[in-house]
Amino acid sequence: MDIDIVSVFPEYFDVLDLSLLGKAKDKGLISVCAHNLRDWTHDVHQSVDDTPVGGGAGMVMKPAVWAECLDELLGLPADAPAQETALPDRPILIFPNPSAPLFTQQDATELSHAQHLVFGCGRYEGYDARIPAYYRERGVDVREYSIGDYVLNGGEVAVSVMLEAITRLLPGFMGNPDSIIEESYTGGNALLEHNQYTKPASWRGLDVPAVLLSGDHAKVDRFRRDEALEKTNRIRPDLIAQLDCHALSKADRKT
Ligand code: 6GU
Repeated sequence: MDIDIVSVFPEYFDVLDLSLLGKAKDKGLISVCAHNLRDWTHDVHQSVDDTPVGGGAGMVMKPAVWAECLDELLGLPADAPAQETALPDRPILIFPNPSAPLFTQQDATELSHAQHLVFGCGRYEGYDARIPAYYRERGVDVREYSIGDYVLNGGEVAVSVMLEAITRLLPGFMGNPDSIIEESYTGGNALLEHNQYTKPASWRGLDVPAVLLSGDHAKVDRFRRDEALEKTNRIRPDLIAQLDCHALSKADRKT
C-alpha cells in the first residue's frame, strides 16, 4: 500500500517510524511519504490560506495550492476535464474533517484493501469545499471523516489515528491475526469486548471470575458473550441499537 500525506507540518509524521507502523514499513507492507503543502506554493510567503468568503473568524486553505499538490500525487493532469480520468491505481483521497461522518472500523477495513491512499490534512478553520468537489467530479474516490465529537487544531492527529486503524489490518501486519477477529467493532458483531484477565487467579484480594478457570469452553464463551452484551448495553447502548436482527441469539436476548 502506498500512502501519501500532505500537511503543513509533515515532521509530525516522523514518529510513524517509531511505532508499529515503522515495522510495517520495514516489512515492505507500506510505503509512507509525508509532503509539505508549502512545497507547491509559488509566493515568497508560501501562503496556503486566505480569509473566508462571506466573513467569519480564522483562515481557510486555498484550493489552488492543494490542487497543484494533489494533481501531482494522484497522477491527474492539471485542469483535467470534469469526467472520470482513468487513474492507474485507483487512489482514495481522504480529508480529515470534524464536520464529516464518523470514521468507523468498517471504513478502516475497506480502506485496508486500497492500493494507494492520499491524506490531505487541513489546518486553520478548514479547507475550501471545492477541493473535494473538484476531485469527486473527476472520478476520484474522495472521503471525508471525523474521528470523534471533539475539535482538534488540525487533521494530523486524525490521520495518524486512521492510519493506525487501517494499517494494522493489512495481511502480515499483526503477529496473531486472531486477535483482530475477536476485538471490539469487528466481524459484524460490533459489541464492546469482554474483560480480560491474566494470572495470578487471585491478586490483592481480587479474584478472576471462577468460570474462566473451569476449563469448560462453552461456559467460558457464554460468560464472555454475556459480559460483552452487558457492558455494551451499559456503556454504548447506541451499538446495541445498530445491531442487525441476526446478531443476537435467543440466549443473548435473555441477557
Ligand atoms: Cl478529522 N479534524 C479535526 N480538526 N478535528 C477533529 C477531527 C478531525 N475529528 C474530530 N475532531
